[in-house]
Amino acid sequence: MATNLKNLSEFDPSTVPSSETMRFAIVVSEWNKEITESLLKGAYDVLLKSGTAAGNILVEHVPGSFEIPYAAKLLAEKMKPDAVICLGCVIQGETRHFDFICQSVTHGITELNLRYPIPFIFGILTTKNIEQARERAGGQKGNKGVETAVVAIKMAAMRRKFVD
Ligand code: DLZ
Repeated sequence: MATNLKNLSEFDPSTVPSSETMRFAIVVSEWNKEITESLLKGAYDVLLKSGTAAGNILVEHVPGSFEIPYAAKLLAEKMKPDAVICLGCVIQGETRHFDFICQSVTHGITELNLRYPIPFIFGILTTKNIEQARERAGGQKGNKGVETAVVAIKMAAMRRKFVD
């Protein structure tokens, strides 16, 4: 599978626009906190390294991934950032909860992208177990948080090119 070959932290900094004048909101789920805090650190560090001022990054925590679309919408409306980064981790359990949460958050974030003129970035890990999540939150497969920040900056730059 293609994803097995990709390290989520690999990117060429020369292809990432400066984010000096950009503002970002990050919504982070508290469920599976060990993982989501690591995603947050990955994303936050990339934004800072790309020139975003710390004062221009708003971080809001929500109880679980299901709550992410609501909070993302709220922040988009109140803060009007250049992009909203959504970070969560849903781990497969013994019930169908996993499927419902994954479907809901994926659908919710897609809807937001189509409804608002700013990008909402999908940084939700959906894994079979905690080990797979650790591999993608600073482990051997990199850090999905890093990837989401790079995507957020690129999409925000694209939006400025066409919308602002
Ligand atoms: C209930 C639940 C379960 C079983 N698993 C997860 C999970 O793996 N990852 C996650 O982010 N949230 C989980 N939740 C919580 C839901 O997202 C949500 O917070 C509750 O259903 C309350 O709306």
